[in-house]
Amino acid sequence: MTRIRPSWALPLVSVLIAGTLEAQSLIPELYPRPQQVTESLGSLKMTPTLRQLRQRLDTLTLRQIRENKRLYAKARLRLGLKTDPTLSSFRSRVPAQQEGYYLEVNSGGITLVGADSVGLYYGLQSLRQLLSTNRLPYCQITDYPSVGLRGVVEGFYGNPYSHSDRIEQFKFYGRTKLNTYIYGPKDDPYHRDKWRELYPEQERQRISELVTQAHQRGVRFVWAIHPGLDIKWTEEDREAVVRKCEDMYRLGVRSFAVFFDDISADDESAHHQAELLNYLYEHFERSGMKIGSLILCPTQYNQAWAKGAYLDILGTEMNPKIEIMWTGKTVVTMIDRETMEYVNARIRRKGYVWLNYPVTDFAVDHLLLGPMRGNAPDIDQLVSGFVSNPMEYAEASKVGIFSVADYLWNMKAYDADRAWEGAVRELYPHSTEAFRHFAQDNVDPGANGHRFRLEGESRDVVPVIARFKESLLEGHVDRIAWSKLQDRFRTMEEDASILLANKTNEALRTELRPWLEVYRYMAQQGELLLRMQQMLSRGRAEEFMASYSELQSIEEKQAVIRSRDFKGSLNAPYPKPADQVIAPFLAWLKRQLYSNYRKAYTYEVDRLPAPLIETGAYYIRVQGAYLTNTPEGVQLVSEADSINPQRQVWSISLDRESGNYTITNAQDQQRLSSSLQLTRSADSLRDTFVLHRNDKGHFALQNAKEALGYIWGLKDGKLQIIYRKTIKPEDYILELQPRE
Ligand code: 14T
Repeated sequence: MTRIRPSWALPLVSVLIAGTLEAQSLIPELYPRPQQVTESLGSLKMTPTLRQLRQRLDTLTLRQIRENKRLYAKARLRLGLKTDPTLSSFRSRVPAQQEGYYLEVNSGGITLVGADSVGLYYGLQSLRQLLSTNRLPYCQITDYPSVGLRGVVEGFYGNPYSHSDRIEQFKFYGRTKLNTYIYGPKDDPYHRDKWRELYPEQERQRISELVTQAHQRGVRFVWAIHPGLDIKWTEEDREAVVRKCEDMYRLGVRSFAVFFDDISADDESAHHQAELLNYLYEHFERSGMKIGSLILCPTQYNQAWAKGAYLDILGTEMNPKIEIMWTGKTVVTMIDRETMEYVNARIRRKGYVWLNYPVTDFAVDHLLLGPMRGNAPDIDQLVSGFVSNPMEYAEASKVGIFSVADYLWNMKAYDADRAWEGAVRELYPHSTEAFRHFAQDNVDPGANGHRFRLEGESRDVVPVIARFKESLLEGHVDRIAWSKLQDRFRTMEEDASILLANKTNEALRTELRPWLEVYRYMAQQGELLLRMQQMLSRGRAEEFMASYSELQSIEEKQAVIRSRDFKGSLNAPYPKPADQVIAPFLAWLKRQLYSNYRKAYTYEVDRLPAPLIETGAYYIRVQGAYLTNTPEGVQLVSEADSINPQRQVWSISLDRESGNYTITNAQDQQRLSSSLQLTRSADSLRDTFVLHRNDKGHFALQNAKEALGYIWGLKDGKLQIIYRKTIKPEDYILELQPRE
């Protein structure tokens, strides 16, 4: 009796055997999910030999496949390529696709036949996973990838990966069946700023070692150059590009990329870029250099930036063998079918996707550890390759990369939650549950310049928080919600401690340490705040204030923790874990408790943080001028308006739910909105603000909610909305003058 499990079906829980018996499937979840798995009745028992085989497979390189003949024989494993005469009876079962394989387990043992050597290697990766339980189930697996070129582009701004990070990445790519690594860290000087200079000898040796290590795991090493900042379209600069690539070729590099992203370029540049790439391609051919691929990252690399004939020029003028990269509808987004059809028509070839996930160089104080959702399941025929741009945290990025690998291997069967679960287990085979929790609390990048947000962070606690808030606002606290939250914070604290103590992956532990420390302090704050709420409701003002001191000391310890805080680091952000649901709840609870305390007690009340400003009517002044509601819109007017003073009076009030402010004009009751205009409709997404005060009593005004990060600034005496990651001293331009 056999059961065919089509790749796109849900994992089968049970299987009907001989029409009477029900048996559980013995096949574990395999990652990436194979194209076709047929399970048969029966299994081989785990023997010490099979266990030994599994261990051997755990760290196997391509070269070592041939070195374990005796172990294979003992384990009754027959393996080879489909061209192997001794395996000719299996030839018809091996998929024709590159990197495919056929794997069969039956009472006679294990047979594995690869379409090519990488296919054979990948078959062994599947076998390794089949060997993870106590029985090796009889089965037949026919497998091959949906997308031919799959992998990672180290293409972010920030601290480049270390040498050992990269070697670990290649091992991981081998395990997850990724076959491409593009080297393009923005902050490697020899990639971008000093692209004309050859690498120093020590760097060259490292690159040469990386190339070998990559190839040993079936990974193509693509070296990228970024000459766009200052390239002149001269023979001299053209030769500088050639010279650099030739040096890389000597180190073993066989695939190249030229990046022209994040510079300015017009149609004219498209001709030059195409010409340079064509020249490189022909030069390699003429010199008899064997090249894997040549890839261009264009300047207009996403649909929002596509204008003029730039892409068409590349499409018609550039050799069709040269690949062109594409990030989709915008810079940071998941990929849909429409955008691939759009770009493919224009570039006259299949686009090579550069997925800006899980990269965080635009939100350095966040980690992206959630499930990867939103890439179309039906673009396998529309892309020539697909690489993911990760975070500067090499180990932590493996959660996202693992998902990308699962997606690219078997696109139509991709299940984001299944992939995520597999990733969590791959990274933490031991503290799995603790990491699952932590990862679930680090999903959304927060407000950022790309307006790229991800839903679903801390999903489990959302309804509990809603119930708790509702009850507290009604003046009684829902006991069940209270204890569920107490449990949740205790679990958070335990999880952090477990992960901080887990030494199975030291590199990962180092990356996560500051995030886990902050996460643990947040948990402690949560527990303490819940107890403070209890004290308040029981009339214990002194205990409340004693706990407030404790809370302050936790806040202080938390506030100094930085990530990537090493010598020479390019970023050292203050980590913001659990920032979508849990951090806002803690902030809300503090505001609520302080305000309730103020209403009921005087004991040491002055120690509590005062609201930034009192709700009331104000003149808003910038460099002496008045913010005024004029018929031409909101403007700065130098004189006080004596005829219509209401036009310059603004009522500012604190929204206690969000902690943000609303600003309403006294003349027509319209609300100030984030785009510098007035609006009648209340839309808390657009018309609430965060106020910041400096020690001189001046204020900075920052848009709240979706436009967070945009602040109000001055340019040529006019108000402007400016994007700022952090507020600068010169942003404190407002004076709020209470109207008597
Ligand atoms: F080459 C591109 F496909 C690309 O995505 N380039 C950069 C990339 O290095 C970076 O990691 C990524 C995410 O921030 O976005 C591109 O860089 C940008 C894009 C912008 F829109 C940097 C600044 C921007 F304003």
